[in-house]
Amino acid sequence: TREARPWVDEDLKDDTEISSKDNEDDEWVDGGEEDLPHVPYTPTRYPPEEMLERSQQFYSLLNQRRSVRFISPEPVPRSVIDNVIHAAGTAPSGAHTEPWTFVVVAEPETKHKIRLIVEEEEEINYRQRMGDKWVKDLERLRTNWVKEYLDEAPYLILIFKQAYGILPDGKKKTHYYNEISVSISCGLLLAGLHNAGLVTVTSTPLNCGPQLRLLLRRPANEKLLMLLPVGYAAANATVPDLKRKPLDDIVVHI
Ligand code: IYR
Repeated sequence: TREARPWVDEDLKDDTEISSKDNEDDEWVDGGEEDLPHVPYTPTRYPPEEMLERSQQFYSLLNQRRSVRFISPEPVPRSVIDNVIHAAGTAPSGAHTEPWTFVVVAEPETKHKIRLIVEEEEEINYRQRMGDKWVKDLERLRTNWVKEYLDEAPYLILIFKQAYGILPDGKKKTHYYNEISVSISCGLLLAGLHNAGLVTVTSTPLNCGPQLRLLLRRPANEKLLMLLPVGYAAANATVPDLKRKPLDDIVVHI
């Protein structure tokens, strides 16, 4: 059996794409035909000491973020989730196409259906598709295909990238750089959740995209990019004692 590679674009490919027969008479629309006014923009500037203080504080905040796999079932206000998604939607995107859809699942029955789909595929991933080396590399993180958090977390946020847009008249619109655009918005989402005192783990359920898309009744132009269980950390949550690379190991000044 061919070993699966870690989450490359091919893994996202959702072959339940509309058939190429239908595709032939598809009409694509040019964006940017209408004129767009440009307006002055004067972002806030800070004196150097304040910049230093703010940048240190921000680093300190983000450095406390951890991937957490033990999530409390305690309810979390919906408005907090809405604000965090609103913030994620401020990400830059190719040609300002905003190619993201955030699906928030709170219904226990739907969460359970998601768990069944993910665990069934992940068991095959861990036992067969990922291969011995990959499974061994993950051992010390103590992650496997049993994912209680999919039932327990008060929310599951599924982030879909729109491979192209569909306008109200049915015409298609090119979504440039859609994957990196949505990935950037996921980064903001992670920062926003952490800033609000919530936890999550970035999960990328290999081979589950098509089934989850159909379960959630999302259109064929949307591909699942990430699944985030969201809530407060469980009282007994633990995380691996990982260390981060020092600055000198990640930066090169020229
Ligand atoms: N998608 C699987 C496997 C997994 C892969 C990597 I790379 C990780 O850092 C963690 C898990 C899972 O969610 O268990």
